[in-house]
Amino acid sequence: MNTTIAAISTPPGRGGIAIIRISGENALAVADAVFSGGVKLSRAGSHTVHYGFIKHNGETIDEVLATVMRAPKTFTREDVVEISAHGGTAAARKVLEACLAAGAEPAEPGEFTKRAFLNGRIDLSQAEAVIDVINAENNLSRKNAVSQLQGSLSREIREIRGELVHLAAAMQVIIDYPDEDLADVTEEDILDTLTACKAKADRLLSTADSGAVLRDGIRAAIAGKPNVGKSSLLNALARYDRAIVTDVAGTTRDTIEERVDLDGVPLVLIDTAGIRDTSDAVEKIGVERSRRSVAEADLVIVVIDGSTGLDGGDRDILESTADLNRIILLNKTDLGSGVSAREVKEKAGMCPIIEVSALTGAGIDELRAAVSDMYKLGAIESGTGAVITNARHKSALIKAASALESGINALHSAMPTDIVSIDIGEAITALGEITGETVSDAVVKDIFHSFCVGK
Ligand SMILES: Nc1nc2c(ncn2[C@@H]2O[C@H](COP(=O)(O)OP(=O)(O)OP(=O)(O)O)[C@@H](O)[C@H]2O)c(=O)[nH]1
Ligand SMILES: [Mg+2]
Repeated sequence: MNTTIAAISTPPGRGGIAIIRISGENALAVADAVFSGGVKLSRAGSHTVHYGFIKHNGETIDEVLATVMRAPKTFTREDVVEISAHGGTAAARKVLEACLAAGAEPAEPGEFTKRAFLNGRIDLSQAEAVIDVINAENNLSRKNAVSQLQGSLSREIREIRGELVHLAAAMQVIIDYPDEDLADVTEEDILDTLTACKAKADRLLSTADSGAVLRDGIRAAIAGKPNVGKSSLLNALARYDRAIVTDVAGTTRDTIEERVDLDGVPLVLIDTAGIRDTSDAVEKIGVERSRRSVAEADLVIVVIDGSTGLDGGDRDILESTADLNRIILLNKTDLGSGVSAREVKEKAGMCPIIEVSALTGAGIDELRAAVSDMYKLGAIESGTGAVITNARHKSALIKAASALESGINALHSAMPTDIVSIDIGEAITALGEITGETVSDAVVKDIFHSFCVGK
């Protein structure tokens, strides 16, 4: 029998409501012991809410609402009671204390979600998505986490794994009864299935970069000559006056970092000192830092004053960033156009060139679209296909893909089928680690321990 657990599921601190969650076979008995209201909660119907008081040692602790949810249609698939008490540390803690005194045990971190997984309501990748939804700081990562929670990744993994399991079973027949003419799977069939599965695993892996971006944000350095409007751009994107803007060339000396949610696209913007030769000791250090930021960034946003002509300084920066992942902005277009996009294009090659105005906000939507394109965020926005955001999933997929590749190579070099079936077995195990079918207890424990208590 599973123990009955209880925990405060809302964050600590003052708030309107705090929720104490109880789950397990004795959840209703524990609730009965602490709750007094119009009805006995153990007699209440499932998914009903009841008004009453929590009492402990004869003292009334709080006025509450208790929600009764009977197994199996609950988060954990066990009986669950949620007590909504007044927010605030003392009341919530006292209610929890009363539940523990009535026989519940304190829940470990992530234990409610762990039970949902162990009781088969969700698989491991869905359980991990729960924490991703909680941690999501921008709309796009929330969207992806919710889609994973609803099983988008599980479905794709199960589909690949299912095909391999089916294939392995058919191959086992050949291996077990080599002399009998049972073979309904040819080497060509095996090769076809392995190739198709490898392609699906590779597609998922190809999303891992945009996945990482979703989680951590794109580190984008804003670079350019002094006075072209880099800090103005930062301020426009951050929607407040983060950096000092003046018409003096060389205003920004140090690098300035700011997290920005560009209509769902997560950016970590780094405003830098304008790059030029200078004898000023402080500015010199600033320019050095700019160059370092540019070299370390995921993306460089090169800003050029589009209202004047290109000069040597612009050309140097265009040249030095030529091999980097970059977007070129022709700023100050509200002042008219001095640099034709074509002139820059000749210098810039294939990267996006966008006319903007940090002053009026013109062109910012195009900038957003270009970043979204570059990092293939459109697939996430439109919700087509799963995206890998989790390092554990990525490494399991790499294992699976390389086992499949080794199986394909074995077939090509005419190795016996039992060698190939070892590779297939490895791929099946690796994929099962993602959904939790073949994962070790230690890994499961580790995953749920990174959750907070009450989740
Ligand atoms: N008209 C117009 N003026 C702009 C625009 N963007 C920036 N400016 C002006 O250009 C001047 C320089 O802007 P900053 O944002 O400080 O330029 P910066 O590139 O950060 O300059 P440094 O920090 O010195 O390298 C300021 O006077 C801004 O008001 C724009 O889109 N249109
Ligand atoms: Mg500046």
